[in-house]
Amino acid sequence: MTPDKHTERHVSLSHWGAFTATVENGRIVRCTPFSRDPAPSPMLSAIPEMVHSPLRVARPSVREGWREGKPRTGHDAFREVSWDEALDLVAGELTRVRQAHGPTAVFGGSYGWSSAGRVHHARTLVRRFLALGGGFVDQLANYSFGAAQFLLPHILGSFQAVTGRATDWPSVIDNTKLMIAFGGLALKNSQVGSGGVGAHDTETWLRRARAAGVRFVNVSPFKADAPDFLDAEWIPIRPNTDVVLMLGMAQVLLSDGRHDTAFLARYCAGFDRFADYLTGKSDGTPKTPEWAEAICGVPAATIRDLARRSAAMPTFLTATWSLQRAHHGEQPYWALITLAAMLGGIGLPGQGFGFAHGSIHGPGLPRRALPGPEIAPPLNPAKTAIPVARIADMLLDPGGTYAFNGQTLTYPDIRLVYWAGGNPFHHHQDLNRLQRAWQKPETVIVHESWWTPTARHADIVLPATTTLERNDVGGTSRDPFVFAMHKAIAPVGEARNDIDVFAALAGKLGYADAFTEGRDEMDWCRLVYQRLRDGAARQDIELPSFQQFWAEGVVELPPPERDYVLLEEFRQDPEAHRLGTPSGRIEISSATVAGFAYDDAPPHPAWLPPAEWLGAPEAARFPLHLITNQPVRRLHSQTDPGPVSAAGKILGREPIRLNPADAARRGLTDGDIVRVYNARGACLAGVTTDSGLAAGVAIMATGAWFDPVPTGEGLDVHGNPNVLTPDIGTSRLTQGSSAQSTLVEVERFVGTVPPVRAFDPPPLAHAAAAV
Ligand SMILES: Nc1nc2c(c(=O)[nH]1)N[C@H]1C(S)=C(S)[C@@H](COP(=O)(O)OP(=O)(O)OC[C@H]3O[C@@H](n4cnc5c(=O)[nH]c(N)nc54)[C@H](O)[C@@H]3O)O[C@H]1N2
Ligand SMILES: Nc1nc2c(c(=O)[nH]1)N[C@H]1C(S)=C(S)[C@@H](COP(=O)(O)OP(=O)(O)OC[C@H]3O[C@@H](n4cnc5c(=O)[nH]c(N)nc54)[C@H](O)[C@@H]3O)O[C@H]1N2
Ligand SMILES: [Mo]
Repeated sequence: MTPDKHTERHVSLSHWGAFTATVENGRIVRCTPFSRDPAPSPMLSAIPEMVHSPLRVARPSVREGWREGKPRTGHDAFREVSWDEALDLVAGELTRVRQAHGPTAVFGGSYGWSSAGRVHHARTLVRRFLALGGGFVDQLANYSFGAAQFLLPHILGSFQAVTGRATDWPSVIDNTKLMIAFGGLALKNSQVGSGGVGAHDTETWLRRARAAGVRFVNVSPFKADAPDFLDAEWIPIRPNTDVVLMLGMAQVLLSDGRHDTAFLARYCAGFDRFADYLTGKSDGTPKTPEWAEAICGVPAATIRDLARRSAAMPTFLTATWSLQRAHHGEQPYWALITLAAMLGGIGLPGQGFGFAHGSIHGPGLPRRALPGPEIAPPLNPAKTAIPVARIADMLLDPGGTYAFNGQTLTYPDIRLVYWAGGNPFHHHQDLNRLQRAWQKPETVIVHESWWTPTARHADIVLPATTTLERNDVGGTSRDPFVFAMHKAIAPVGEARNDIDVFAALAGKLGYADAFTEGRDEMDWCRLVYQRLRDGAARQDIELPSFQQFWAEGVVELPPPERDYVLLEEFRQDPEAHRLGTPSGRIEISSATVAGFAYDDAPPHPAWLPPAEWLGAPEAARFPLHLITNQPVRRLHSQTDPGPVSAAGKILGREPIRLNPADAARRGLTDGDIVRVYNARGACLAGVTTDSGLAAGVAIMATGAWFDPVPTGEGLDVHGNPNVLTPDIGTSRLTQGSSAQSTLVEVERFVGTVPPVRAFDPPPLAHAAAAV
């Protein structure tokens, strides 16, 4: 009994759901899901422990050995300093580097998901701060769908089809008979939405589709990529060979004469050249189902049958983003669009193609076409940016040239790295290489709430508040709910809001007014909401006043008047709604891409073997294809130290899923600790066997905090699979991440299993001034 217990409740929002935080005596004790959410994410229950975690960065901290140029190891000690000293150091470093080397010596792309809430969105703020301060080197596109973002404009005239605007579920339910899901429709992925989730509705829609009689096909090495209630037909496929299956289906349609010649003639350009590839006229190899079977492992009879069934009934094709996060990841996307064009249903209700129905919350959910409460950062005067996943290449090769989407570009010479709201030592590939590249800058500045691997690789770490320590407005263009995010507790330790840190720095650097525009936190909240309200008013939708919204905590946009169908207008009138491609049509072959003359990106969809896959020579040494998918129990690396993630680990290590035959061949059983390795590095993991995983394939989720052994042998003891993934671009056309093209071998770990140290804060010296 605590008679003087003081309890409060506050509405808030996370990327994995909206909730009410219960606060007792200044501590978050519970997060109760939003009452309108039919399937809240269990991840909500990690929040209280994370907010009050001993891993919170308590005070500004400076790495020991930074001034002496000692390498950043991830195991360095830090000295806590006062905010005054820290802000002077940061402002001094920015001034020094800009004066000596110009704005392109400052890297501020700061890729990462940050937290929900638009006013305090850390990545937006760091880019705003650096843009207004003279400029910086930015990052283009994202890890999620970087290949598609630069490919689709050549085919469809824009990349809108991959950002989450996809044919709505009601259109599928009412019209589709067969839905082929490349990469599946895993519900684990729709737990999460960038910027927040109101109601987790994907399961409801999928159940309705099943009840309406839609037949589902899950094309994936992993059976669990389709929820059981879908009764999906499982077609296990060799990873990275989906394009081959699609080409085999296309060849069947063509040789049967079942392709829609009228659609191809009216709406598409360049089919003939592709047809010559299918028949083998251009390269001597007909892309028959037998040819496809030998590569992708799917029986020729299954491929024929799938092609014929698709042509016989209204069929919808969808692909997850994971398919294009692979070497030559452009090809399955281009082939999927081509296959849908041959079937002729593009632009019709419940037919055609779409992306990401199985990747994230949002795609397929009916939502008014109204922007969310987002605010974009101002233009970057330095006008320099690299494709997001080329960061290590940039740091290792200043002045070096690279090809990208028809251009030849030069890597800048980076002296200072500034990051807020991202975790490159989670998200980037080949982390041992990133660690080498990371020694290049003179100074690394990171704002973080926790001692993440990236914070531990920084020179100056500034402690950031979490969403519960500030007021904000949260919502996205993919969800009908917009939330007031009420400050629930005082900042933990000496944490400050990122926006206040940048305002103070802008003050020291002489541009406080430009940064703040004279607004305080609540003024920004009002502005963000007002923009949403103005946008709604333009569609004759009246949203409540800010006061009412803030008091009620949530506002719901009315549903759309009709189902969204991708490319519907183009189908209805291809002249009035010409696509932004040179031909104005869907480009099945592209003269623009042909003009680039890249051997890794041909002018039409084609099978180009990835550098690593089960058919590569490397498979003799490293015979398992490792898929690093999104974690069920966390968002990337976020909340990995918390209880929900911990409950999924095996002796504290990330699980590796293996087919039982692959495990048995290596003498492994469930619960064993193994060393997963290839030529780039190694990590420990705990074995879990699964007959719903294709033989020759291993799966490890991303997100275990990087925990390299200090002796520098490239071993991570915790199970971060990015020590294994290759750091190569998808192609010269798009330069995306190729994370899904990784071969490994697995062996029992012998000896004493080293402890996980990633969840111990670094050694901290307390400076007297900080107290
Ligand atoms: N092998 C492999 N690697 C992958 C992928 C894969 O499929 N396979 N997927 C890739 C993809 S799609 C993505 S999107 C990336 C994700 O990579 P990231 O977005 O970098 O991962 P997060 O763990 O979400 O990192 C966000 C960080 O921001 C911090 N943060 C949160 N809120 C705040 C705040 O308010 N202020 C500050 N200063 N910091 C805050 C969090 O503590 C966390 O450390 O990973 C990529 N990496
Ligand atoms: N719970 C949770 N959900 C998330 C996230 C998270 O961190 N946690 N992150 C979010 C983010 S940032 C993003 S970008 C999206 C990513 O969305 P996706 O890229 O779609 O997600 P993944 O989990 O990487 O992949 C989905 C499935 O594709 C299958 N797959 C992998 N390679 C292949 C292949 O070559 N062929 C076929 N046919 N299938 C393959 C894998 O079995 C995997 O389970 O997820 C979002 N959703
Ligand atoms: Mo992503």
